[in-house]
Amino acid sequence: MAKKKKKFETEKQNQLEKSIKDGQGKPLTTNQGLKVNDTNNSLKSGERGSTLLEDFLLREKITNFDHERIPERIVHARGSGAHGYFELYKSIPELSKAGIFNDTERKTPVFVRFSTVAGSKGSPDLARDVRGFAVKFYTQEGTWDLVGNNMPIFFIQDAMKFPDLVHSVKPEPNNEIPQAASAHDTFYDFVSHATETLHNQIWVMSDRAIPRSLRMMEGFGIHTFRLINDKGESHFVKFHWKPVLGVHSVTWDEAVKINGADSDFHRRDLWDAIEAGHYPEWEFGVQIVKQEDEHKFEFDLLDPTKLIPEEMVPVQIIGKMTLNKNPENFFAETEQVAFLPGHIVPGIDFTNDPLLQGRLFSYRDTQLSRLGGPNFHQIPINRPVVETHNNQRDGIMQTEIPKGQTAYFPNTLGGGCPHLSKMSEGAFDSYEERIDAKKVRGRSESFSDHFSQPALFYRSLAKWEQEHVAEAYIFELGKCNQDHIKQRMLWIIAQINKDLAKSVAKGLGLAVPKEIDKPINQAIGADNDGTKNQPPKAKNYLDSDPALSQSNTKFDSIATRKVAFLMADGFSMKQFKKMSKDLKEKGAMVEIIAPHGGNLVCDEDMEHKIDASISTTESVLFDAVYIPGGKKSIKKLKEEPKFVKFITEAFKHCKAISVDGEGEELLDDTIVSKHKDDKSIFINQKPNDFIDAIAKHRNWERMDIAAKIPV
Ligand code: HDE
Repeated sequence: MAKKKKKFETEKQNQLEKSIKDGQGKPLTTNQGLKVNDTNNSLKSGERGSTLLEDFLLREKITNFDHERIPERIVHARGSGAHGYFELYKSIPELSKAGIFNDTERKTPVFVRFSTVAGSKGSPDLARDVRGFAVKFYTQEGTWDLVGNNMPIFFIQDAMKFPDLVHSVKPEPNNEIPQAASAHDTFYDFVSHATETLHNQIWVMSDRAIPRSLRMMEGFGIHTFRLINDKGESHFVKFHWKPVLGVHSVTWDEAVKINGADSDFHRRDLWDAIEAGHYPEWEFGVQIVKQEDEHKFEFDLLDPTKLIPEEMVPVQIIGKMTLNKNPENFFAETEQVAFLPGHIVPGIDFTNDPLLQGRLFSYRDTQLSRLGGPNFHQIPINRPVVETHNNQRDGIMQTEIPKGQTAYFPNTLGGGCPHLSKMSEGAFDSYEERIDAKKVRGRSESFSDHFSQPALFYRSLAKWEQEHVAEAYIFELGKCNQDHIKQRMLWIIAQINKDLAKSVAKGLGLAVPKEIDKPINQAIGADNDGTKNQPPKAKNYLDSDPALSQSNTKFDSIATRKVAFLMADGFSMKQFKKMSKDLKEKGAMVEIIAPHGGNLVCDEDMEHKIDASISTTESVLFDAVYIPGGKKSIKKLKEEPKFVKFITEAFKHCKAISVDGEGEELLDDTIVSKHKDDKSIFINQKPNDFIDAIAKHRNWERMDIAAKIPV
C-alpha cells in the first residue's frame, strides 16, 4: 500500500529535531555548574525516611520553581509576541530626520507583542476587547517603541482617569467576576458617567473587538505625535499599521465558541502562520498635519478619543513590517519585553496629548514592580542594538560590569566620557514648543465633543456591521443587573443613532428614554468628567469615512485561511487532490477532519494522515468547509451527528462550503439543503469559485437566515 506523508508532520519532526539539537551533548548542572547525577530523588535519611535540610540540589530546584512567576501586566496581561523587521519604501526627510524614516536600505529588527487588555495572562483570546499592538523598533539611533492598539482612539482623554477605567472593566473586586469581559455593571456604571469613553466603546461593540486573527488587524499609535526634520520643523503625525491580509473578524457566536474550543486561537494562529512561512505583514502609514493646520479641524488633535478621518487626511504608506520568527522562549521574550512610549528617537517627538503625557510616566514605573528594578533594559529582549554608555549604576539585577573610576558627569578622571553629542551628531533634542499658560487642573473645551465621532463611526459601517454593534450592546448591557445603568447607556447610545438605541432597548426589554433630545445634564444628570464642559449634541462634519468599515477592506487573498476537509475512509482521492492542490497553491491551509484519529484510506487505497478527529475540533476554528465525494466516506460521515453540527455552524457563520460528488448527500442532512442557491455554497463547481468566496471572508447576505439557525 503506497503511503503519502503529510508536510505538516515533517515540520513537526523538524521542530523536534531542532530542540533536541539545541540541548545535545550538554550535561545537566546546577546553576553553579555542578554536574548532577540524580534530579528525580531528594536526599533522605533512608529510602523511606524524611528529607534532609542538607539537600541543596532539591532547594535550588524548588526555590527557582517557587519564584518562576513575575507579576502579570496590570493591563494587557494576555499577549503573544513575534520577531521581524521593518523596511522603508520611501524616505521622508522633509518630515523627519529619524534614520528609520530615511534609509530605504535598512532592515530594522522589531519585536511585536499583541495583547488583549482586560483579561489575565491565561484568559481566552477571543474576549470582546481592544487589542494591544506594541512594536519595539531596534533602530541604529536607539530603540523606538510604538505602543498602540488595534483601534485608533482611546477611552479617556486624561491619564488621571486610567485607574478608574481599568478598575471598572476588570473583574469586580468583591467576587473577581467576570474574567476578560466588559459586560458587567461596574464598567457600564463608569462609562455611562464618562461619555468621552463612547467612541472607543462603540469600536469595542464592533467586529474590530473580535478579530479573526492578530494578523488581520490594523494598528494605530492613537496619539498625535510629532515628526521633526533636520531643520527642527515639526509636523503632526498619526501612525498606522495596515494588514496586508485585510481586516477581518469573526462573529460573536463564533468568538464565544472559539474560547471553549481553543482558548489560544490567536496565539496559535500567529505561531502556526510564522512556522509555516506565511509571514504576517503590515504596511506602515502616516497621516500628516502641518503645524499651522493644528486648529483647522472640528476636533482637537491632542484629544486621544478622536481620529483624523482618512477622508480628511489620507494615510501615506511609507514602509512595511514583516514578522518572520517566533520567540525561542515565551517568558524571556514575550513576558519580559517592556514597551515604553517614552522610548523615542531623534526625528520623532511627543505632543501635549494629556493621555500620552501620563503614559510617559506610567510605563517606566510599572516595570519597576513587574521586572523588579531599574535594570530591565539589560534583559536580552529589551536591549537596544546600539551600545549604551552612561553613569547610571548598580541597582537590583545589574548584570553588567561597568568599568572605570568615574560614574558622574562632568569629569576629567574619565577623560570627560561618556561625552555629550551635538544634534548634528545625532543627539536627541526636544521640540522647542512655545508654552505660555496658567497652571490649571482641567481640560480644554475643545475636548468636550463626545458624540460626533462615535456617530460618524456608526454611519460609516455597513448594515451587517451595524447589526453586530446592536447585538453587542444587547449582550453587554443585558449582562448588567442595574436598570438605571442601562437607561443611562440607552440615552448615550441614542446620541449616536436613535434607531440603534431603539433596537438595543428592544433587546433589553426597556424603552429609550424620552429625554433623548435634551442636553445631557437635564436628561441623565451631568457627565461626571470632572470638567465644566458638558458634551454637546453630535455634529455631522463628515457623512462617512469608508476606511472605518471592514466592508471596504481587502478581499483578494485566501493566504493562511483554514479550510476543513470532512472525510472518512473511501473518500474520493481525485476530488480531494484537486481541491487541496488549488487551495494550497493560493496559500490556504487544509486540515483533514475525520470521524476518528489516525489515518484514512482513500478510494485509491492510499493512506492519509488525519489532522483532527471530529471529537477534538470545531467548525468555528475554520474559515471554510470542503467535502469530497466517495460513497463509503459520505455514508460514514452521515453516521456521526457532529458533522451535521459542523456544517450547520459553518453555514450559520456565513462561511463558504463546497462539496463534490456524493458530498451533496451530507448537505441534505443539514439546513444547507434548503439554501443550495446561496452564493457561497458550491456543489460540483470549480475550485476557483470557492476560492473567491473564501477570499470574501463571509457571505453576510446570509445573515438573516443565519440568525434563525438554532445552534
Ligand atoms: Fe497602556 N499600559 N496605559 N495604553 N498599554 C500598559 O505597561 C497605561 C494606553 C498599551 O505588550 C502597562 O508594561 C496608562 C493607551 C499596550 O507589553 C501600564 C495609560 C494605549 C500595552 C499601562 C495607558 C495603551 C500597555 C501595563 C493612560 C494605546 C501592552 C504593563 C495614561 C495607545 C504593552 C506595561 C505590552 C500596557 C499604563 C493608556 C496601549 C500599566 C497609565 C492610550 C499595547 O504601564
